[in-house]
Amino acid sequence: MKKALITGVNGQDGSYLAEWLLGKGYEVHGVVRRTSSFSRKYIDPLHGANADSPSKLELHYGDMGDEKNLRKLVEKVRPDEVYNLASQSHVGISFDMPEYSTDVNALGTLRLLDAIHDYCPEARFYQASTSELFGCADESPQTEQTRFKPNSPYAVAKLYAYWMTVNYRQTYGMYACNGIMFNHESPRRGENFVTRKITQTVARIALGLDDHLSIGNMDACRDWGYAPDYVRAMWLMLQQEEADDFVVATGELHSVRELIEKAFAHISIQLEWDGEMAVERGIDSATGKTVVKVNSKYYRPIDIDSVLGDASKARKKLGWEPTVKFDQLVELMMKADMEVVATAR
Ligand code: F7E
Repeated sequence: MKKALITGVNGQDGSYLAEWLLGKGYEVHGVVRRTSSFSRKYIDPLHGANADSPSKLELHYGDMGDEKNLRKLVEKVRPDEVYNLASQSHVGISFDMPEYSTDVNALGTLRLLDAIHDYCPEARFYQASTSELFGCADESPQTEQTRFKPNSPYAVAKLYAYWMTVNYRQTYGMYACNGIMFNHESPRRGENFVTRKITQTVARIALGLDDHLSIGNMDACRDWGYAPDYVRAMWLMLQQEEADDFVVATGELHSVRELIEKAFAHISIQLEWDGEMAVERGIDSATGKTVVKVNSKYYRPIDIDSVLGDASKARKKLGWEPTVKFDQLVELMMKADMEVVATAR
């Protein structure tokens, strides 16, 4: 039985990946940080926190900032595959916490690569790289050849991790890959990322629990895919003859504004826009009520206007295709949040 180790198993991608690997018959080990609150609702059913279900996923306490702990874990588990998904993953917050973001995202990756090199150099390594590496890109769409121009502490740290992954592959012959993942979302997405913030707040407005959505830059455009599709690509990358780096994206570009319009359309509200920039607002065309307000606190010191991926290489070499695109993604997230909010009420 193959053994996989997932850092960041408690996150959106980690929980979907754990499910995917368990479905493939892997023994899955997940690394979780110690916190005083238990918020592991997506992985609890997988590791037997529920007394009725047998334990399939083994959880270990760990932290990307603790080198000794990572080394001990890798030595103990001796995995066949390692998926490094742990990260301070919020770009906006990385401007407030640049040092922490660097420690976790950059040095954390080095610590893990080094432990693998020392204890199980045959293990295959997946690094969660990101379209943020391209920054305000020189060309569109972006491919594996596009120049990296990171423009946030998050992206600069991820650039270090990207090159360390390549470096361990080149220097030590390790099977180490980068997945250059564009934005990927789901009902499990953290609530302070823009997709989930919008679908959750719009669901709350529909149920009378909020009266408006507070938002930042609505003109930013992203290539948004569906997280379960992206974890499938991670696994495929580790099943090839040779390690390589791949862009994973849908090839569709949409703005935050379109996302908001689509989410409100789901609850039968049509929006009209009034004003510009910091005083812009979205009005419910039927009632005249303001349901969207711009709040400058959600603007970033620098933002990326637009990122769009070309996943031709992943399509060709991995046989990967996205199964869910923007319209369906917003629909499924809205449906899920309508249920979550109604249940929690
Ligand atoms: O922002 C704008 C914001 O935080 C998307 C991470 O997974 O994908 C993600 O990074 C856009 C930005 O994602 C709000 O300014 C407007 O332009 O959902 P986001 P992100 O920054 O693209 C990449 C690939 C990663 O690697 C990252 O780890 O939406 N925006 N108003 C807002 N964003 C947020 N969060 N909140 C707002 O109120």
